[in-house]
Amino acid sequence: MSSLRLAEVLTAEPAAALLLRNAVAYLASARPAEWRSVLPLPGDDIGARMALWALGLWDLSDTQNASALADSPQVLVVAGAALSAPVVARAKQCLDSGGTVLIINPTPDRAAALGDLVGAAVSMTPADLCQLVPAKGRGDDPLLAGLDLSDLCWLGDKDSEVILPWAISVDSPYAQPVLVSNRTDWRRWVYRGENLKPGAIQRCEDEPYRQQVGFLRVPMGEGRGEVLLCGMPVTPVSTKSMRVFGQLLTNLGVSWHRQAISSEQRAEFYLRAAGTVVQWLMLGPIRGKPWAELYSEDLISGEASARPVVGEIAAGAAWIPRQTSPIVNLSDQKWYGTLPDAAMYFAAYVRSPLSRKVLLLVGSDDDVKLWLNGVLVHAAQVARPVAADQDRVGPVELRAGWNIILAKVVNRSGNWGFCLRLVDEEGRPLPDLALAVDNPEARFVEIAPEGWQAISVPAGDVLAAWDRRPETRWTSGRPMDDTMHFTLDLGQARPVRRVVLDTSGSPGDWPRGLRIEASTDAQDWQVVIDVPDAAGIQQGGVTCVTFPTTLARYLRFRQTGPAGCSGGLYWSIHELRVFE
Ligand SMILES: [Ca+2]
Ligand SMILES: [Ca+2]
Repeated sequence: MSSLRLAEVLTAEPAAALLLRNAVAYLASARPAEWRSVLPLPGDDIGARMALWALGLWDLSDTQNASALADSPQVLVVAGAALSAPVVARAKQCLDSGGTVLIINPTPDRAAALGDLVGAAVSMTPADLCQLVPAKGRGDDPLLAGLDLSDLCWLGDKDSEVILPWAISVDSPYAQPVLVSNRTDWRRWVYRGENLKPGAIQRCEDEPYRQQVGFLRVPMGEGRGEVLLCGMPVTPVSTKSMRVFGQLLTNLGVSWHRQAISSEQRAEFYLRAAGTVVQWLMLGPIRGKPWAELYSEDLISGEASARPVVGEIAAGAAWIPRQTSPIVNLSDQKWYGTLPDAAMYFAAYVRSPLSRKVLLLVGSDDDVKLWLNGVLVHAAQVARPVAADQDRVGPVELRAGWNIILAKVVNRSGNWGFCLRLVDEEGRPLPDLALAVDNPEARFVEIAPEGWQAISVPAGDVLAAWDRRPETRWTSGRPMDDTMHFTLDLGQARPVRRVVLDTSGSPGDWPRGLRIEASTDAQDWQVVIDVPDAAGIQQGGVTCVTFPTTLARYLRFRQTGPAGCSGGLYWSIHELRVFE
């Protein structure tokens, strides 16, 4: 029984999880006899080592057997980035003795060394996104035991697009793609990229059923071994994918431990590994005008200089942080559908340790404007379906410290979407970037719910709204109407600038219209925000609003949606939070 701590894999190298799957599937189905003669070289590729540990294989660092194996390994594992002349020489030895050289994630700067190794021209081009889905149910496949179709669909639903950084072409008639599991109920990778030569992985005719090819196999001829190129894809490491990996490992008799990856880790991983922004502060959709006006007009009174904060109200909606796919498909039903004449703003705060030139690679459906640190750097008046890297913007200057990237995407009709990658002048991602969910200059301090009191109409258990137990709630006890309010007394006047009404425990019970009024004496009231249609300021039942600092002892929350607005749902507040 082998043991693996997936938590370590996630911390050290999230993409190792996919390598793990490739390796487990391929080695388990194709080469069980050789499991114990695999040699990772060099020894510092954490992903490869983790995968090998999971399989109970030798590791250079902790076994003296490694030196014996080093003389004639049957499988030599090489990190693509480490493919230097001495390593190529070593790999050729392995091939000459009939062994297999497995090259993980080769990079374009090593294409020449790779070509030397396989004796054919090798080219690598940036690959597009691709998707994976199982062609059928799992059948009797022991490797997939315990998993149902919905588990497997993480590979292929619209939100789990996988980035393959490089499409590899080997100009050899013998090069052939290898299915990851060699199973007939799976199909192969589909690229939307171009420049794929014979022998490389190609477009599958059998859409929509698609499947991953784990390796590109290059047999080296009579008496010699073969080279396997694994263009290691980068995948979102979700709880669901971890469950799939976990079940695969369990099926293989490997014990394991899991630690979930946070949305922030996911976002940072995407940014650093592929340059892709998958966490945005979004505002919209904004409608009510023809698309051409949405495109040309400043819809938020200062779009160039905007420094949005989570919950800030603009154009009747609020800036809300969202996790997205690499290509944000706003036409998806979980977003907004095909919405004609609509605009959406996207903002991201990116920190660079140094000042440097970068490229912004933009895809949009349809028109797009892009600002970097308040300067308009791109404007494309164009109707098109969205794809990655449609427009190349720059080089532009990323400053040391925090930068703000702001985009406006306008849909003329039909589908709409957006994607952005941030790379260096050679098109490579920048592994030292960081991403912030909220404006990094905005510092909020939560006011402790001590000495608070409240009255509500209708009357209810107001204390449940700040007992810091998410399962308890204040509720209106009847369907929403515009007579309802909840008035909070903080006990003393405080400078307030953010409130959060958390109703995620009853996600439909958010106020349909929301007006917040503030007062220091419960006599004179000042309207802080007034949003008649509050759908655009809540997400998953959490309404977070941020406003200019307002001195308040009393805060009155009015539900302003008229009778019938909620389809019979009550108004509830599970937890109320106030910030200064
Ligand atoms: Ca469109
Ligand atoms: Ca509560």
